Formats: sequence, structure tokens, C-alpha cells
Amino acid sequence: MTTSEIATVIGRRVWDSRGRPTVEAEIRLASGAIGRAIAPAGASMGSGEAVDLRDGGTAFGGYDLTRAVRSVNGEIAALLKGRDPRDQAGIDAALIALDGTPNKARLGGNAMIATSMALAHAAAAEAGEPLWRYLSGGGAIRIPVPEIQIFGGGAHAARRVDIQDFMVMAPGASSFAQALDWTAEVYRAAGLRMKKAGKLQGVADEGGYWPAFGSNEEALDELVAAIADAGFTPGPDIGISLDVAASEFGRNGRYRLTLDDSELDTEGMIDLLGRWLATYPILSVEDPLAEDDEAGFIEFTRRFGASCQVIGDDFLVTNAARVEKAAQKRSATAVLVKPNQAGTLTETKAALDAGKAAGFGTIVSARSGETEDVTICHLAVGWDAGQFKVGSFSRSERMAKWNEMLRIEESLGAEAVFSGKKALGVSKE
Ligand code: 2PG
Ligand code: MG
Repeated sequence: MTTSEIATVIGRRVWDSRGRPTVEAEIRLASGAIGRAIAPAGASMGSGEAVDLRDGGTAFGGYDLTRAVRSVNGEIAALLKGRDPRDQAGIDAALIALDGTPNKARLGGNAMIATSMALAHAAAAEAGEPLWRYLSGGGAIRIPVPEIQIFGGGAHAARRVDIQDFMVMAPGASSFAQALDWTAEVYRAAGLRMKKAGKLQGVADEGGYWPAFGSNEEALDELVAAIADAGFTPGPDIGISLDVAASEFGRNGRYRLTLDDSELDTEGMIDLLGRWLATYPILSVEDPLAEDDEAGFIEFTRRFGASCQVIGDDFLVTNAARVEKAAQKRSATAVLVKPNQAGTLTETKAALDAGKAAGFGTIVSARSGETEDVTICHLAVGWDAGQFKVGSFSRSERMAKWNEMLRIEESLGAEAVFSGKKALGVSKE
């Protein structure tokens, strides 16, 4: 037995920010080094994601995951024991082979990503390095630009507004810490405005204000006003980022907007977003069309991709082959990178690398169901993603990530380079 080999693998049920069960994996090495990670969970999910394996039935609304936890304690533990934790690619490939399904339905994508991330933590602990440094392999170290939600809608707020995330991004800040300072002021200003208007109704799934708005445009107007109230000029330095999450209300080229009580076709949806882009300082739009509307994505990117980042989330599901196809067809200019959509770190990195190779923007992202786990901070820095999306500026499952990034930035001292405006993916021709 070498001191660095994997000695034990433990799976346990823990709880996420929605009060639902999730999987934690803990890997102990013979040396005593420990790596631990918790799987997140989405609410607005792309159909091409790795399976978030749940038991069904009655316990906890069907969200229990005894099978996924059993996967970790049983088959996965047996597979990993005695292996070298530095062999991330080899172990991830072995996990994929052990699962044996195209979508990780047997062992569970949640069981697999928790294990895969715990493995990276264990290897970094063994090397005596912070995870971000271990992952960087000596490459460029930059701190990503945060996208921070101010209003939550869509599937995260009982569809009170159709659009899911109304976010602020501050690529004009000089550091991550300053981008947070600016956004904290905007978040506060937005809350004060809502209170004054009698529209403060608590927070949505990711900590953004629950929007009691009468239209999607009202949310955009309020966001611009909040940026101005906070003392900033809305524009390229501090502007709006939207996650339309259009798969939630669109399919087969039909888009049903509850708030406007209207049904649009693809062209109508693109025109609507085009009017918003002409009216508001929108720097980035995620999933402007539904995941089944490739032609819509191509048209949207053709019309607006030179001035606005076009992100594929449900559309690309952190899948390298899909990212390559999107690059070839010019159906996006950026890719959202969510480890649990892919199911292993190796596949997650492959999707990010495919994005970089295509000149896309890359955004490491949390899920709406989160925990205190801060692995994604380390992925965003270690892999030089350039952008980072976590949800809003409240609730500790979100703040834990913003705060971890502050620590990383501080630890770099004068070496810390903020990714800034160049991180955004826009069409070059
Ligand atoms: C998204 C995420 C985060 P969910 O759509 O980008 O906002 O939501 O985790 O529910 O998919
Ligand atoms: Mg999304």
C-alpha cells in the first residue's frame, strides 16, 4: 500500500438549500488526506443532463436518494479502493464504464459527480495545495467575473415572471472584491426600491428578490433603476445578464409567456429579446431559446452575438460534443459549465476546454439547489473559466462561494488578475 492510495470512500445523505436530500462523497487516502464534496441539484434542467438519481415514492416528496448513496458506499467504493487519487481521468473513465449507461442513470450522476469532485479534493490535500492551484497545473491564474442574481423568476419563483434570472455583472470592476462591492450596493438598492413600492415578497430559490412584478420589462426597468440608485452608470462596466431559461416555457418553436399572456413563435421570441437588447444595457443572455430550438439559437447569435454574449446552458448541458457543434454552427458564443450536468470532472473540463478552443466565453455555474460546498470556486479559478455564476447575494449556500473566491483572490495578492471585460464571449466576425 502506498501512502497516497485511496483507502476508503464514504457516501452519505446530507441536505441542500431547498431542504432536499443530496449526496456527499468523502474519500480518505492511506496517508490520512481527506477530500469531500456534495452534489448540487437543478430545478430548470436540460433534458441532456446526467441523471440526478432519486428514489421516487413518498419519502421527502420522492427526492430521497438511497440508491445514489448506496452506489457510493458499494460499487464506487469497491472500484476506487487502492487507486491513485491523482488519476482523475482514469478514475472518471472507470466510473463511466461502471455505470454503463449513456446518461449515468444507474449509479446516478449525483453519486458520480460527488465522488469525482471529492477525488480532486483528496488529491489536492495530498499535494498540500489549494484545489484551484492543484487544478491549474501551472497555467494562467485569473479571478472570474461574477454574475449575480438580483431578481429570481421562472422555475425558481413559481413562475412569477417568465425570465428566470435577472442578474448584474460588473466586468468593469478592477477586482472580484470590487465587483462584489458594487453588486452588494445594487442588491441593497433593489431591495429598498421593492420595499418602497410594497413589492418586497421574500427571496426566490437562489436568494434573489421574489419579483412581484406585472411584466418582465418591469423587472428590467427596476434592475436598471437599482444600478443607477447604487450610484453607477448602467452600461459595459456594470450591466445586466439574463438567464431566460426558455426551455421552461418554450418547445417546438412556441413560447408561452405567462405574464404577457402571449404565445410567440421563434421569430417573435427573438424580436422580443432584440427589443430588450436595444433598450437595456444587457451584456449577456443565457438560453434565449428552448433547448430544442437550434435554428433559433443560430438566428439569435447571428443577429446579436457580436454585441451580447449568448450562453448555452440547457442547450449545451456541459457536453463537449454539443459545444463543438455549437461552435461549428455558430449557435452560441459561450457555454455554461455545471459539473453535475456532465457527471464527472473530466467531462466537465472537456466541455470547458471545447468552449475555450472555440473562442467561447466559459462560465462555471452553481445550481439552484446548493450547499456549503465551494468546489466550483476552485474549478473556476483553476481552469481559468473567466466567469462565475452562483445565484444571488444572500443565503449562505451562495455567500459561501462568493466568500471563498474573496479568499482565493486575497491569497494571490498582487498576482491576482481579474478577468474583466475580455472574459465575455462575443462573435468575432
Ligand atoms: C440555471 C441554474 C442556475 P438550475 O438555469 O442556470 O440559475 O438553474 O440549477 O435550476 O438549472
Ligand atoms: Mg440556466
